[in-house]
Amino acid sequence: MSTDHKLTASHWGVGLAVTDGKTLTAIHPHPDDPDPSPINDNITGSLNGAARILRPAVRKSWLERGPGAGPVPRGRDDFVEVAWDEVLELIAAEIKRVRRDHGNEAIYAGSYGWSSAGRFHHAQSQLKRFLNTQGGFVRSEGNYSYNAALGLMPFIVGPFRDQVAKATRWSVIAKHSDLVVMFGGMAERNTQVSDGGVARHRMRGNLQACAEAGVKFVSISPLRTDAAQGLEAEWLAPNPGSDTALMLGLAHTLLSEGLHDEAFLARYCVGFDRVAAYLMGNEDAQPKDAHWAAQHTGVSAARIVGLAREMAASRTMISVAAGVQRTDFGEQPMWMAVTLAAMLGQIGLPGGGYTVGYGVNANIGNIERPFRWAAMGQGTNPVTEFIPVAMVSEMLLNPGGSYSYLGQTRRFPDVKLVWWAGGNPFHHHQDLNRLHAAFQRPQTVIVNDINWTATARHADIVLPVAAAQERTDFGAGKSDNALVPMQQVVPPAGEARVEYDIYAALAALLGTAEAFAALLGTAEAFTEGRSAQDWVQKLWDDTRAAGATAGVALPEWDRFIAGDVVVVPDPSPSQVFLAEFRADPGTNPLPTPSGKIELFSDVIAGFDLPDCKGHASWFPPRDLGGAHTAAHPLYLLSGQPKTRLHSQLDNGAYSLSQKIAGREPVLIHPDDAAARGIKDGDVVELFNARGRCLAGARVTEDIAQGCVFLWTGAWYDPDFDAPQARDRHGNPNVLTHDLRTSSLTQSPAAHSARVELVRFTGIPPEVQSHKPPRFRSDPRPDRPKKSAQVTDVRHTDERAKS
Ligand SMILES: Nc1nc2c(c(=O)[nH]1)N[C@H]1C(S)=C(S)[C@@H](COP(=O)(O)OP(=O)(O)OC[C@H]3O[C@@H](n4cnc5c(=O)[nH]c(N)nc54)[C@H](O)[C@@H]3O)O[C@H]1N2
Ligand SMILES: Nc1nc2c(c(=O)[nH]1)N[C@H]1C(S)=C(S)[C@@H](COP(=O)(O)OP(=O)(O)OC[C@H]3O[C@@H](n4cnc5c(=O)[nH]c(N)nc54)[C@H](O)[C@@H]3O)O[C@H]1N2
Ligand SMILES: [Mo]
Repeated sequence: MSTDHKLTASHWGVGLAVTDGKTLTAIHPHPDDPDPSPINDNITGSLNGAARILRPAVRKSWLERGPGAGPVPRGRDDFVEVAWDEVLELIAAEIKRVRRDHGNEAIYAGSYGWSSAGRFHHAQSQLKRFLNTQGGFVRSEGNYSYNAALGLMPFIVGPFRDQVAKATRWSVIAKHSDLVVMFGGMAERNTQVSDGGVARHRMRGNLQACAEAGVKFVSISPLRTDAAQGLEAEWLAPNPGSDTALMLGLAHTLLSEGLHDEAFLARYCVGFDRVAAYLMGNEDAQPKDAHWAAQHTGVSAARIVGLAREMAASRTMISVAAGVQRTDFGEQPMWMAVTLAAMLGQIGLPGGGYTVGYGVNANIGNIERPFRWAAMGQGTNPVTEFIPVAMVSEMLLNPGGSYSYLGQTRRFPDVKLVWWAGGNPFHHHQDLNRLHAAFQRPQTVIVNDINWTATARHADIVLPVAAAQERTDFGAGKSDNALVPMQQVVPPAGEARVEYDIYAALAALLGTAEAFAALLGTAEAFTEGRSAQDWVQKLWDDTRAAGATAGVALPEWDRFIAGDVVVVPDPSPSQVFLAEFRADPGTNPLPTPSGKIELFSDVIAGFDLPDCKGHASWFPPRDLGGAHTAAHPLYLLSGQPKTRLHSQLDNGAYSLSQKIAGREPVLIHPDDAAARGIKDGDVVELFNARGRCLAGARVTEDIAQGCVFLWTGAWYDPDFDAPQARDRHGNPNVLTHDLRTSSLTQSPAAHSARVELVRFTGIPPEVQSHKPPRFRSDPRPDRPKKSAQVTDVRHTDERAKS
């Protein structure tokens, strides 16, 4: 490693940052990474790009009239740039007002999102710690990734995060498995990424080892490329959302042919009798046999029967991608995967059983950390109110309304102030037209970001923040075995500030909330008297101490920050999921009510929900009913993009390289394209009853006929003068529904949507979302008038100055 580079860490890996002395010019891969991610190539262009937020800005109507949506809706209004001192005064006054008039239960800072790597400068932790010292806020529970698994698994096996951390290792699969059946495939593109970072990408190598060992793979997904090419996987493409029916058909075959493991079911599980009754049709006079499954899935009955026999005759790993549970009734395919694995009787054996989450990130099944990295404490939130994370529109549109969650009936708070830092709901949430309406409801919205995302454009107060390359920190993935020194590479762009310093300044303006002063001590509750640099070093010292306890020696800060990546030992390289439980279920019971795997859950049955019964059951996807099907015949899939992390740095080089006529590509099968007169490279329009967007057609046999696939994360670009505020850029969430998986877990169900698609015949409108919004001079009478029209040139000039 050459010394004129500085290391930088991202969720997608380590990079060597190069500058021209002032500006970032390139990020090179780290030589020790066997399979580095090209997502690094987005950083330079985006951080230097025209969409960078350079100064604090306030929405014009809000500045003129005070809190409230005002005459011009959020998302359409212009902005006025203001000085830091002024914007901090505005925020401090607004916090005081909302707290006084409505209480802290009126502040929502669930603030979901991935933000950036770095143990200290983690956007959500900073915001939450600050608001906790101000009397608290309404938080969110769960995530958009695997929320149905998070909610369901504790009832039937145990906490989901423990399952992921203890997933059977790929080295074990290579050695012991004969067959890996992958529901939702195992997209190698998704294993570029891991939460908090990944120093070495091991997935490709580990899959290659499996292929060389002769492990057979079956990929069950609408997208051929969800199985890596080298695996030579068999490709089955059932109708999206029909995995539960397919698994039921497999299970029925096992049961009717006596291939199920009765001893395993008796010793380690409860409730198989109820499942068996359902499989045989004793309850509803409908046996869930292979012929029934074929009707619902489109996979032939012969193949279903054959696959069931192969699974029973082999050491079989059942893998379920998180995307499969991001569907209508997404709890069911997971419960059914556990049921199927239990019937095969291989749970706890090397290379057998089930895993939900392989392929969801770089590290699952590949590596773990031997001890916990230190983090800055968030303190205690005096407000106990929360919402399930994907109910944000529902909460804003329906204050006081009731809903069901994990068997409880709850009520939405009446939120007046929303603060988002490190996430992009106008990327991640479903049904963006509905979210746009919901975002008109609060009195004030504050957003911190690097770039002018659609979320920032829907805010009243926008704070420009430093990016990871513009601050000092250390990187360490939540499930990685490496620690990465992150020296500041370049100064923050424009007037952007490190978030910690923003909250420290606000804390000084506000003092600690009077009511909590006694509880929290001094007005230094937020900073504890430390600078950002002091905190980073403290967290490193704490991490070092934790390492010492675990027998791992780490260098002192000065040596670490000037050096290379530090790799620590893998705690369990030949881990087998649930091996201890299998060895002795009496001594090592599962943390479920029975201590066993609950194929029937009395607790869930007792909730008496219409959309989640006491055992895994088939519910057809919602959009399949009624008039919708004829008008919108194509299934829309919207998985994670290969060329970026979600919506981050969408205006960077690698992300731009896959766009078609500046728009996000939508994959369409040649037969579906021909039927609509569409050629590869055409601009197309996707639509349904919820919304519409433009995209670029990519005609390919990689996508199953009857399905289209539009990557997530193109910056939402609504044209409010077009029908349904048509998005010009290709964001699938204008088309997805906001109904969630079920009333058990209230999880996002983005993969279940139906659309129609036509060739766009007009002159395609230019994409606007990679440019900044329109700025105005200050409308208030006592303010000096500046020239206001902003062009890209301003940003270039700005960069030259900094
Ligand atoms: N249709 C559909 N929708 C989906 C999905 C899907 O499969 N289909 N997948 C879902 C999933 S699994 C997820 S996890 C979500 C992801 O949704 P998000 O996590 O919200 O997506 P990101 O684009 O990562 O948003 C992070 C934002 O933080 C900003 N940022 C980065 N660093 C910092 C920082 O240091 N400070 C601040 N203040 N901001 C920072 C970035 O610029 C970006 O705007 O999307 C979900 N949405
Ligand atoms: N490059 C890159 N990698 C990422 C991310 C990123 O943004 N970019 N995001 C990261 C995050 S936050 C997460 S949560 C993970 C997500 O990881 P996953 O949840 O595994 O990823 P998805 O892309 O949503 O879905 C995987 C595949 O499931 C298939 N699928 C969808 N619906 C169905 C269905 O009903 N049945 C079947 N059988 N298959 C279906 C789709 O073809 C899709 O390609 O990825 C992580 N990795
Ligand atoms: Mo995710």
